[in-house]
Amino acid sequence: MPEASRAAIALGSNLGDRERNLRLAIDRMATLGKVVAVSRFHNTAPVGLVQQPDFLNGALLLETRLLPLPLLHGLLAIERAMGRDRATVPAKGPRTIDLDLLLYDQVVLATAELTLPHPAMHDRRFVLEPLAEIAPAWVHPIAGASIASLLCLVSHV
Ligand code: PH2
Ligand code: MG
Ligand code: MG
Repeated sequence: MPEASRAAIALGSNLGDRERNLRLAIDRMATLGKVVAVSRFHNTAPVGLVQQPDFLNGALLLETRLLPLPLLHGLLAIERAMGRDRATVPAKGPRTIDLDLLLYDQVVLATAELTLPHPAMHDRRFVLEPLAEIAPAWVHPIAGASIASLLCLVSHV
């Protein structure tokens, strides 16, 4: 049995009862490990594809014995179980739930299926703001800077 690792996960929802969707996803993530911190939920304007409803975004820390890829698969299974259908909805379009694996210990990894750290996390305010509430001192292994300092550098969006 490997030692427990620490993962940071971003949550987003902009369809249906957004708060209920985030809470349900958090409950389900307890099956993947131990949820040790949850941020507040932030109402955010959509970034990228702007013609869609506002998001509710949050972040959580999970202590888990799952390796990165099995953890990703667990997150995708929760998305599917909550009605997210990647076949019919555009990639950046509205979704009931989006669970993004941001950080896994200090692992750096780039495969077809999974890139760690999440390649866009450092320039997304809607990711860094909630994450900074629960893990301000976590050092991004590529940027070599803490989440709190990345938040100071990110643009206003
Ligand atoms: N997720 C996206 C694209 N744009 N904008 C906000 N505000 N919040 C998100 O979670 C978000 C987004 C793709 O995953
Ligand atoms: Mg996302
Ligand atoms: Mg996603």
